[in-house]
Amino acid sequence: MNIAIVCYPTFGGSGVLATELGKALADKGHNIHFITYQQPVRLSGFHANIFYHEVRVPTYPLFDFPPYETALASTMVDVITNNNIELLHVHYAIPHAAAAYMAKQILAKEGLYIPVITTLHGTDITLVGRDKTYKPVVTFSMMESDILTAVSKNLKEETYKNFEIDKDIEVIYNFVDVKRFNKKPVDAFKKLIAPNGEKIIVHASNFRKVKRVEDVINTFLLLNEKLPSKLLLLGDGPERPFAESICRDCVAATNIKFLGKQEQMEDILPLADLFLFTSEYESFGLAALEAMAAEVPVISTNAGGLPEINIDGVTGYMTNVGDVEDMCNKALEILKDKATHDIFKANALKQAKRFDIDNIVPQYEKLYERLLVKI
Ligand code: GMT
Repeated sequence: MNIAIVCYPTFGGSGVLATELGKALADKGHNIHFITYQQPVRLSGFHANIFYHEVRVPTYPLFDFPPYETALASTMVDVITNNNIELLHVHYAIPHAAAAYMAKQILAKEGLYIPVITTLHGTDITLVGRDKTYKPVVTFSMMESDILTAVSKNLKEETYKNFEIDKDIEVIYNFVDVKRFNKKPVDAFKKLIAPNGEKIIVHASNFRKVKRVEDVINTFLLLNEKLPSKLLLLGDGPERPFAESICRDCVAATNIKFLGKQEQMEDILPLADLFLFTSEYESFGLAALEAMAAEVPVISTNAGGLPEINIDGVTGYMTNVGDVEDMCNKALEILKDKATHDIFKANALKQAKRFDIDNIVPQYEKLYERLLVKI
């Protein structure tokens, strides 16, 4: 199949998932055309079936806000027309679903039918999309998509709760390439981070308010009083300066490191003994799934779709949002001895395998086939 994928190119989960999906489909022989404004971060290396089309947004003194959606829709039309694209799969509703609708209408006038799949990822529904500034357009473009998918049951429910739509939403869970993440940690790196065998606690996110990174730090500070440990914070975003400022003056400052954005998560996650995920909401929690694939137990909140991934008392523990004492106690429970830790680690990996790339990507392929048969 010739498929166009539209996504954000950044470190956010939706862009990561879309890129990994495109790469997996290309490996299966499909031709994948990425359309976005920058090379997606997880799109490195050469692949004969992968094409990248950059959306250019010309500026003009009149434009206080350069019209990205218009440029995107025009690029979609161009890519679809010139590459025999059979379907358009857009990730994250805003503004991709609306631009896809526009492209579809333009192409229809030229006698070309192009089906559109919109995959909802989370904040496009739960945070930004339901804001009344965007809601009418998001509602309309969801309704006009040929197929709507959500990355968890929770996100499907949230969509019905927040939008008046009577369209079926299919749940296709996010996935991880377990083989890639389930690597042996490099001992030399582990020694560098934790020279005296301290436990390594990891958090990864885009440091937005919804992630509650201060809860990660406060949980770690409690834990560090009781257990020799190190905290690695991966990623970057608006809350990072605040998070760094809390750490700078704290007693455990030398045990906390901000590593910033990292492309090779599969090299870092296997070093971890525990992954902390303190979000107020997660539609899915791809970062937690990648940790599990690296055999790392997860302490997460019980918000949104997280209970669909993290099994309380099995792959880690879940706590109420903000309950840092509980998070610390649960971390101590997992790390109390090697035997207990090993059970949680094995369970985390087993659970990640349920979401393995080989189980999930065929679900998208089936969906595409269904859509093309309909034409
Ligand atoms: O977490 C973010 O803020 C980024 C956001 C995105 O769209 O890039 O992530 C959302 O999509 C991910 C991939 O489907 C999910 O794993 C995240 O849980 C979801 N984030 C939220 O719902 C807050």
